[in-house]
Amino acid sequence: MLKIWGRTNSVNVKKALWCVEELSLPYERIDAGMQHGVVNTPEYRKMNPNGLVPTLEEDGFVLWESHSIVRYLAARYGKGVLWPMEERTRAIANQWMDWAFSFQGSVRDAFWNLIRTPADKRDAKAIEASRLKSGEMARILDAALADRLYVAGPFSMGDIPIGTEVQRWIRLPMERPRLPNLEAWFERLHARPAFKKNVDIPLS
Ligand SMILES: N[C@@H](CCC(=O)N[C@@H](CS)C(=O)NCC(=O)O)C(=O)O
Repeated sequence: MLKIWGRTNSVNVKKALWCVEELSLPYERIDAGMQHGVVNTPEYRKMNPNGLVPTLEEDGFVLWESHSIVRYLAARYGKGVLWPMEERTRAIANQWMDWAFSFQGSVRDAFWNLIRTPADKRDAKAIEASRLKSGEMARILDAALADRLYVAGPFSMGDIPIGTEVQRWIRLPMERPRLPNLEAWFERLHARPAFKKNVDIPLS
């Protein structure tokens, strides 16, 4: 049975949860990280020396890094479904998976200040810089989605990390550019039960 360690409000844990549920795999989730602790215990550090979430374990096989977890599950259980069989389609899916961390970096300051920092302690300058940078980056994704339904053409693992990052961006209480292709893609993701249940939950 697959085990996933991680709290449900973590953007990187959400990617693993969306992926296992998209593939209808049975799994057990164990709360870890922030208020749940666990990540600094010697047992956990043995599995994941970074002390971060998520961590996946399957029959003694341990894997960390959320995008590697998505790739592993897609390759093992989702060939031709989440894992594109055609090399160039798969390369484009991988490209957007890597880019999702760049996008995450642009949203980070806005997210931490607006959601996890008391109002009187927020850094308005950092929020504005993050708002502008993430808006610029989102335009890149919007342009790419002009001629396709999902980031690599058909729905694939490529949509999971960036779809999760965009949920966080789109739900932040701040102004954003109107991006019709990105918004239509987000609505398509929203139609997927595993996305709705694990990813599009209130930010915390
Ligand atoms: N690149 C890593 C980053 C992991 C990471 O930074 N996880 C955060 C949550 S999103 C974490 O563990 N924070 C500390 C905690 O929750 O205690 C991944 O994608 O798995």
